[in-house]
Amino acid sequence: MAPKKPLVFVTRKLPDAIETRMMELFDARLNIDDRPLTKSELIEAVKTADVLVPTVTDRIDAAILSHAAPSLRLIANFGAGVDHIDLASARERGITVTNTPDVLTEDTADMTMALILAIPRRLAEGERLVRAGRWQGWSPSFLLGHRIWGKRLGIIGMGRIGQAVARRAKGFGLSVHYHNRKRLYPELEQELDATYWESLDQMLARMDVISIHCPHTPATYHLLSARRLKLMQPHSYLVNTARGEVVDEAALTRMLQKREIAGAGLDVFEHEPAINPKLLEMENVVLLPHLGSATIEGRVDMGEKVLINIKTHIDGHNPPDRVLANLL
Ligand code: 8YV
Repeated sequence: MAPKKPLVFVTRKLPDAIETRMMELFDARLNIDDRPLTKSELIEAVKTADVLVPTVTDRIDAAILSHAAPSLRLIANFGAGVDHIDLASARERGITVTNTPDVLTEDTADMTMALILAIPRRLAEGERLVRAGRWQGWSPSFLLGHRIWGKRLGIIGMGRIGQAVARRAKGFGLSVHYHNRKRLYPELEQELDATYWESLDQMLARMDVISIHCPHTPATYHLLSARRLKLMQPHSYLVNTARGEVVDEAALTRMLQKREIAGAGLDVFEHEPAINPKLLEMENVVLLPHLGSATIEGRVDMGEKVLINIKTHIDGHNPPDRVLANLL
């Protein structure tokens, strides 16, 4: 008799090719309708699964994990960020957590660059105006934005995505500055032509554009607090494609209303999918529905990573993208 296949519970709809392979390899429970799961459905899932495959929309907290059956040995997250998973609880229960780094780096950097360009050049404003039938023709003073070339970009968090943004930014004539927990190796700093700021406060006060690329952890929650946001210059812009929780969204909204900073490009929000209604009324912001890594190619690559992490774990090896192991 063939050995029993492990029960893999996938919380959201994944690309067809990935789901097909999941079905071939495992006793896969899929969510064909893609309806976000309720708390009680997640509890049921951890009670029965050997492997859980959640996404950013699932809150895998200590309360949920307290219901986990001893058979749950792996949480193979579909996504790079793991701030929706209580890593300490998982560790206490001996549950391995993996994620999908690398494969969404370039897509997220592209979307970041799109926002860095869109805000100063008033792209969304112009598009809205054309659609509303309010364009009355070209004029020399019409909808003037600000030049990108020659400005200063301050990157907060110089990991894979921050570096990919730095490479693109250089091509657009931006000078690259960064703040990171650790300074980069001199060779890499030189290759990226990036200036290190040990003090985030000092960097914030001197940049034209700030772009956030650090993960959301207890240490980075509201890293851009009301006090820090106030250090930014009135002509500067904020771009966030990382996590909404890194910015005090209420304080940012107040500053945008008062034009204490010039604009913001936001792909992530503190209480997704809810967005501060005041932001919706503003012209000087571009608001995206968490699209950073949303390419078909990226989703397939993420799915492949999840498959590899599960398969290696089940075969008794260390999966390549272990999160706890990397943090320890
Ligand atoms: C993903 C992301 O789409 O991977 C991440 O951390 O923020 C997104 O780009 C999402 O997390 C999928 O779970």
